[in-house]
Amino acid sequence: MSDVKSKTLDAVIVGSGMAGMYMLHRLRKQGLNVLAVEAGTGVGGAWYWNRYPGCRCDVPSIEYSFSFSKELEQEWDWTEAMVSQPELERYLNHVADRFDLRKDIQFGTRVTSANYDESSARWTVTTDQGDVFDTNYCVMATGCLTIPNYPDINNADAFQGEVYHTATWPKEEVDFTGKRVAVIGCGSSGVQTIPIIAEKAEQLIAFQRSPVYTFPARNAPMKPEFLAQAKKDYPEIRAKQRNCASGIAGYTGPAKAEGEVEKPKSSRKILGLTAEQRQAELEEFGMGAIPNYVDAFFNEDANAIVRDMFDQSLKAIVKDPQKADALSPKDYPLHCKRPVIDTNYYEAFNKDSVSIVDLRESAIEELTATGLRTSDGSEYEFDILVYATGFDAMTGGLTAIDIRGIGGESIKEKWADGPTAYLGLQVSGFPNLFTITGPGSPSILSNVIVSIEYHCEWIDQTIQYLRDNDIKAMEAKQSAADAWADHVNEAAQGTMYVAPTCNSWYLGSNIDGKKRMFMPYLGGVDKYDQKCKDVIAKGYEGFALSR
Ligand code: NA7
Repeated sequence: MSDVKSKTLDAVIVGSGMAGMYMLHRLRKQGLNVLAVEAGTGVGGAWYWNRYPGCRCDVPSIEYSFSFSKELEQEWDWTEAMVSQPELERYLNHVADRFDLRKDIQFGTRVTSANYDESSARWTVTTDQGDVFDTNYCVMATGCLTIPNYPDINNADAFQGEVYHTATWPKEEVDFTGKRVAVIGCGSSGVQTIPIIAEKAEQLIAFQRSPVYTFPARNAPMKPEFLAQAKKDYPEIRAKQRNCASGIAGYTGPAKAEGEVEKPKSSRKILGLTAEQRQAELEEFGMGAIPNYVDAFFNEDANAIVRDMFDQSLKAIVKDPQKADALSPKDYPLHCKRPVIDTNYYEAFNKDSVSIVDLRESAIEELTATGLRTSDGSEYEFDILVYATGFDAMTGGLTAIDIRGIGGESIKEKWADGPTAYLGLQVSGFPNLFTITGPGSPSILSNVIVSIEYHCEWIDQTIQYLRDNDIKAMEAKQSAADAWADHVNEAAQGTMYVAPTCNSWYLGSNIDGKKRMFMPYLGGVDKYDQKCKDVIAKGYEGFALSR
């Protein structure tokens, strides 16, 4: 008897993170026979896998939530201003229960391939559990930060201690008490986890290749009056989110409590201020104000000034000048990478037990049975190794699956010269396959949950249109995809995101061999949404529709 489990479906959704969950809810409402396939054993996607100590969202809780259900908005109570991973996972489980999503999610199953058949205009999707799904539509809700990046280090298997990656953290608690811990990577995940691990570890060594610009999260318990007011204000918060560039309304809630300071507005320019005024602002608002000076996004002189202010603030916190120097980003501008927000990151380096190895001076040579060796011959011993080395971002979740469209062309081949997707929603040559927050969409340059909702609603509306009009296949035209890629590229020009000294996962430059190309769309969520609506209004301009 064969182990193959075949099923005929209207739609397969790959992934049950926020995107997969909402997509499932929408398509099911439309009456489709739909199945979401999920590698994990629970919902949540990034918020399921990244359960490392200290993991927290960098968008305020009030704004990082689904807007599609008024009841859901009213019944969920956030407990902190910036939500932690455990709470977000609880929220997403609540959403799954509330909308009865689980019955149409197949957990513990990894999609391995998806093949398009031109004559039937259908996809065959296979999994590592022996499933074969025959489906009309494929929706890739695979996420932007999905596939962990493991650096190519010599003798990587030699180390005999415990090894973890922040992006695949175990559900069981890892006990760091009295342990010597090494953390490789000081991006957002490293910055969040280092202070928490350092509370228990006997010794922590941070192996850092690129220091980040990180700013205080100013997290705090949620004030009941703030939450109550936000619930009343949700209609206007949502409207603002959808009508601004970032997808973040910047909700400040009820009138500020006496004595509470407000950050300068983000439209403020640093170049217009005198040295005394800059100093006064730094003293008044703290380093949290630094990323808000808008001219630093475009202007190198402005950027140099805010970097000086940043260095000054960092050196005021980190007492040891050598550690402070190592933590100071010197090689690239602010706003090249996503700014990090932290809780007590620099403060952690004031502990004697926390040290830093600057890999800009001596790179990691190899792992050993008991630790690692750097190129200057230094040896470091530890019990636990934590990779906080990020992701094959934006495309990794898609290229990890053997997706083959017209003529058997794989998505990997298609993207050999860089990933292009019309509106970030569909790749030419791959009809009836949609990518939620795909390359070329605002995705993680915005409040991603807002961008996810947009995409799910657009795809839902589009599939309804295809069914209502007996359209068998929908495919992005290559010319439209190319024109959109040019526009995405233009939108980033002149910003620090693409500065010559900038290397970031937005550009794909953290992964060897990945083509340097700015992947997310910087034009703004509001403009992007208008463009997608215009495309529909013009009869799906840029798409070929065939009966
Ligand atoms: P990031 O931001 O990509 O950070 C990964 C870090 O790991 C970064 O400091 C890298 O240095 C470092 N890294 C990668 N490879 C190596 C090797 N071979 N040796 C040493 N260090 C290395 O990933 P995160 O998980 O922290 O955050 C991703 C996003 O999640 C974040 O932007 C938020 O949106 C949430 P590099 O900078 O490449 O020199």
